[in-house]
Amino acid sequence: MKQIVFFILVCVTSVSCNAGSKAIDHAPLGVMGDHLHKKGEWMFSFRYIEMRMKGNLIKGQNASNEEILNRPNLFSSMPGMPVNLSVVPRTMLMRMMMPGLMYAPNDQVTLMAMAMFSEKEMELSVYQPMMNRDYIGSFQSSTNGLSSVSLSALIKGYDQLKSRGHFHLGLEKSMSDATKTGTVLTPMNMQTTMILPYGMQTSDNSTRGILGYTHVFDLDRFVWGNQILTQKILEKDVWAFGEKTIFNTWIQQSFSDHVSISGRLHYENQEDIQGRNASIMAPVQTANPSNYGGEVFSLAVGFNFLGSIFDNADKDRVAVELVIPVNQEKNGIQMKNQYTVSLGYQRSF
Ligand SMILES: [Cu+2]
Repeated sequence: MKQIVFFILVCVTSVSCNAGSKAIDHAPLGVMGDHLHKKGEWMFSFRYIEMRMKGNLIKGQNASNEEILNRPNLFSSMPGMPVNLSVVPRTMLMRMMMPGLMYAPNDQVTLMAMAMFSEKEMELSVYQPMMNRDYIGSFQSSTNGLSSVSLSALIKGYDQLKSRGHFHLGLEKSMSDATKTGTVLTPMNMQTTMILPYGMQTSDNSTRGILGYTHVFDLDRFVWGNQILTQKILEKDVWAFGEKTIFNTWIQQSFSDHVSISGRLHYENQEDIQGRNASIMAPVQTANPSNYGGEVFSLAVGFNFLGSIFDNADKDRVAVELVIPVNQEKNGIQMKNQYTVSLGYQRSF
């Protein structure tokens, strides 16, 4: 860590690190598969992403705990179930670790393999099911595991001096089971173990196809990039997270060959959950498959650095990015995104 901080400081304050390529040659950290490699080149990457959520939204509008407690419970017809929601999510933290490899068998195609490990933690408050709806207590649930692995081909479509574009064609496979359990506190003030709601599962047992296109313009002092990615469910179990479309547009500027700054607009549109697991039943918003998906617009600011950490080859890339949501049109009742930070390391061989 010390070495990384030192390296960042050296690169911000001087332009003396000599260069083969430039910091600006790679997109902001949150954009995946933005570049191709030359024939025979390998690249290793590692991303650490932390996303926090706090509070709740009803159809995209801020909602208090009282408002949530007045919404109907989807499972109210089941014996012993409260009429209204009685458990309210307070905070959620997601940590994702993504190692990746890129390899170019030729100049037209770069292959990209990635794995995602994730860790989820949620804190929830529990209220009396009826009468005064008094606060009973809170509990935390957490899960972790290998979520998915993916393999993509990035295929060169257009390559000119000031403008380049490529297609994405990939497969993503969910890796862990979708039936992780946890001990929860019920509105009857009892502890029980259940299959945790969809949002706490690290995987959904699906196979997805990835299709996309990236285009980057070099406008002399700026770089302007655009990327659209869509996922389609090819195979699923009894339920799956909704299909997603992501659009990114970003502007980058160089401070030197070793440092670039970026601004990015991120748009994500996700469908609600397909199917359901009949054993996921609780008086909480996350147990209802319609309370998933929607549209989120976010803005991000990031830095890319290129220099030497492990030797003098000037090939170590470090990037950071902070993403802040600006508009969250989420379906139904959902938690509100607070921010996402990511830190990444990349190196080509
Ligand atoms: Cu690469």
